[in-house]
Amino acid sequence: MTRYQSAKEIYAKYGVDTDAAIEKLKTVPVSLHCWQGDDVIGFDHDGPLTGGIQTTGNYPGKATTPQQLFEDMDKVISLCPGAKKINVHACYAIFGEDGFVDRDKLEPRHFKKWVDFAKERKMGLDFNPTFFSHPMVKNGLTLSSPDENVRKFWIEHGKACIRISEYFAKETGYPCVMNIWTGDGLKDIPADRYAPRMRYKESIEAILAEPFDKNLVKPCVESKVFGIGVESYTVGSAEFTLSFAATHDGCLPLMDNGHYHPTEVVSDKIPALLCYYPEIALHITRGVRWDSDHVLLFDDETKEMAKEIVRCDALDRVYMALDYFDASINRIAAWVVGFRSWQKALLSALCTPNDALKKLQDNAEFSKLMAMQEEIKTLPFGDIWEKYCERCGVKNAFFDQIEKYEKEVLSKR
Ligand code: RNT
Ligand code: ZN
Repeated sequence: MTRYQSAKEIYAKYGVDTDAAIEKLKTVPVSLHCWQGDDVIGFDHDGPLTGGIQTTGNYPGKATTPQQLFEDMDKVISLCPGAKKINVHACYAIFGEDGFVDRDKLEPRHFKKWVDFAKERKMGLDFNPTFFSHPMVKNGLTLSSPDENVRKFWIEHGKACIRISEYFAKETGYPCVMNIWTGDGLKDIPADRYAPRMRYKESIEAILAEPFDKNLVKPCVESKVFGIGVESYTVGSAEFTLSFAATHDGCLPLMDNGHYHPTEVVSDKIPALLCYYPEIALHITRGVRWDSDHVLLFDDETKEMAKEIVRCDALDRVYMALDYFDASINRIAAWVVGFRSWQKALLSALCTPNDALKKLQDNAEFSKLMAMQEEIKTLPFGDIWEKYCERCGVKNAFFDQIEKYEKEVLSKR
C-alpha cells in the first residue's frame, strides 16, 4: 500500500474524502501578486516606494524589466500547485514605442502584455490602481487630499483602472477584482478626521461612477490601521471601508490580515462579513509585530483563515490574493513558499472533518471537540499534500530548482 493510500484510509475513518479535497482545490484560483518580484517598484517611475509600506533587504537578482518579471513569474508558476490568477498593479504598465503616459491617462493597451501573458497560461487577471510612489501624492494624501487637483488626478487614475479591469475580464474570461487601497493618513494627532474621510468617500464614489459590468469588475476597498509615517490616523480605516462597501452596491470589502491590531484575527472576521456580503476579498500575508508583509507560512492563523472559508462553504465567495514582499531572500523562493503555504492551508481545511466538529459544538460536547481538534492535527496530512503536488505536476521538494534558477538566471542580472 502506498503512503497516500494509507493516509486516504485514515482520513476516510473521519469521514473525509481526500480525493475529493484534492480535486476541489485544483479548481480554486488564488491570485499571485506580481509585486513580490521587484520589491513593489513597477515600471512607470524611478522613485522610491512610498505610501507607508516598505520592503527591506537587497537580495541580488530582482527583476527590473517586464521580460525578467514574466520569466520569474513563469518559474514560480511552474513550482506551485493549484489554479492561479495574476495580480497586477497599475505601476506595472508596459509602455511601448509610443512612450510613457501618466497614471491618469493609462489605457488598456499599456497592459496588453499582461493580458497576453495571462491568456497564454489560461489565467485570469486582477488589478490595483497604484495610489503611491508618485509625485502627485501630496503630503501623503491622494483621494482624500484637500487639493482638488490632486483628488482629480487620482480619480482619473481610478476610472482608468476600472476600464482596464473590464478589459482584463473581457479578454481573459474571468472577473477582475480591482482593489482600491491608499496610504492616505497622518503621522501625528489629526485636527480633522472627518473631512478627509468625506473627501475619500466622494472620490471613491466618483471612481465607481465610471460605468462597468458588475459581473466583470469587482471593485474592493481595503482598510488599514496604520502605515509607516502615518501612525496616528489612516483615512481608510476598517470602519470606513466596511461601511463604504456595505452601502455601495457592487463594492466588496477587502481585508488584509496585516492591517489590524495585533490581537485581532481575520479568521474571525471572515464569517462575520459572510453573514452580510455576498462576496468578500482577502489579502493574505504574515505580519510580524506589525504590517511587515513577511512571506506567508503554514502557521496557525493562516490555517484558521482557510478553515473559515472552507467551513463557511465560501470558496466561491471569497477572492483570495497574496500580498507580501520580502527583498531579503531569494524572491522566487519567497513567492513559492507563500503560495504553497496558502495551498497547504486550503488543502488542510478541505481535509478537516468540519461537519463532525460542528456537530460536537452544537451538542455542547466541548471536551470531545477539544480532543478531536487536537487529534486531527497529527493526521498524515503530508502524504495528502505530496499527492496533491503530484497530481498538479509539481514536486513537494522544490528548492533545488530555486538554486538552479538563481545560478543560471538571477545571478547573471
Ligand atoms: C499596503 C496594502 C496594499 C499593498 C499593495 C501593494 O499595506 O496591503 O494592498 O500591499 O497594494
Ligand atoms: Zn494589502
